[in-house]
Amino acid sequence: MKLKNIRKAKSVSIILSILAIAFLFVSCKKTDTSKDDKDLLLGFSQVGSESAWRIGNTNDIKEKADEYNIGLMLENANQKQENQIAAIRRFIAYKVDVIAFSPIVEEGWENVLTEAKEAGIPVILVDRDISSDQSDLTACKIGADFYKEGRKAGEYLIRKADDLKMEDVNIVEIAGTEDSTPMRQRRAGFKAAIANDKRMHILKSVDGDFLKSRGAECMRTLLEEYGDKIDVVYSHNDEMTLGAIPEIEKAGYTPGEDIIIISIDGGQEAIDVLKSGKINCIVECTPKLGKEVMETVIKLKNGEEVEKVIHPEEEVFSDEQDLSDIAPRGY
Ligand code: GYE
Repeated sequence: MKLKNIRKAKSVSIILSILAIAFLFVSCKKTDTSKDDKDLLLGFSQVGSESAWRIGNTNDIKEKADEYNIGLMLENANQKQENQIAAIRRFIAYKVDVIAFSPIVEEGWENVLTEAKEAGIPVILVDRDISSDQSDLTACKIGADFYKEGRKAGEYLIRKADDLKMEDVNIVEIAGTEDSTPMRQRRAGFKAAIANDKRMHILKSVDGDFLKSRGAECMRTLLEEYGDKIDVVYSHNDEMTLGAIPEIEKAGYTPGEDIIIISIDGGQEAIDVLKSGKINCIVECTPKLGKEVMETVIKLKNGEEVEKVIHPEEEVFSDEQDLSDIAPRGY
């Protein structure tokens, strides 16, 4: 090759290399995480997809992250604590600005949360708690007052028993995931509310894991064991209630009349069943925690003080009131 041609080939290859590097740079930027065009990155570990409540909660978190321009690494733990722990470790490795999670159960978080603390990443508890002696590991908790929800369920039952002039009230309880905060607190609040009422007897309390299928299974077993002794079903969430109702009907009883049905959550499907008369009372538990979460993320990032506990306002929907004007629930 002549010298002139060699020079020409060299400069073409230099230009091509520059173009290739520039292309790589642009495409890397494009495929990089969402943090590039967001101010902050939040790692959120969700419990699972066990209920309408949970799906509503996930959707709300996604929507609000978008609204507040916060990048979101969202991981679904499919009901397993070890998946949540692994997700939190990934968030730490990724150096997110804030971690939020909804602990499936209260115990067993010390190690991973100590790691987050050592990495200087603040942690927000969303919806559920961890056991209180570990409270210095988290910045705050945003979620319902489950004890109060349990109390409201018990207080409704007392009014209903008065109204029906019942002498003895035999209750079966279908409880949520063993050792989770809502299960513990909804049980404790309910028990405390009925404690001084001599008519009230809890025949049995069973674990329904917040699942519709388990609600049905529990109800079948309870009906086999106690049959027409059962006056009341107190169920810790709508999903289990919706599983239990067809079983009550199959056994020949009319839910809402032969058996008083009390539920918690207030998703659309359960509200429709309440309107039809097959559920008597639903204590509201709102999954719409996203706004508070995002506002807290921003405050933590700015080093501002945050409230230790934030509880949303919640209502009771029951056969004591006009149900025609309940706004669409959105979950
Ligand atoms: O009641 C239930 C869900 O932790 C408040 O978990 C939440 C509960 C909710 O699966 O439906």
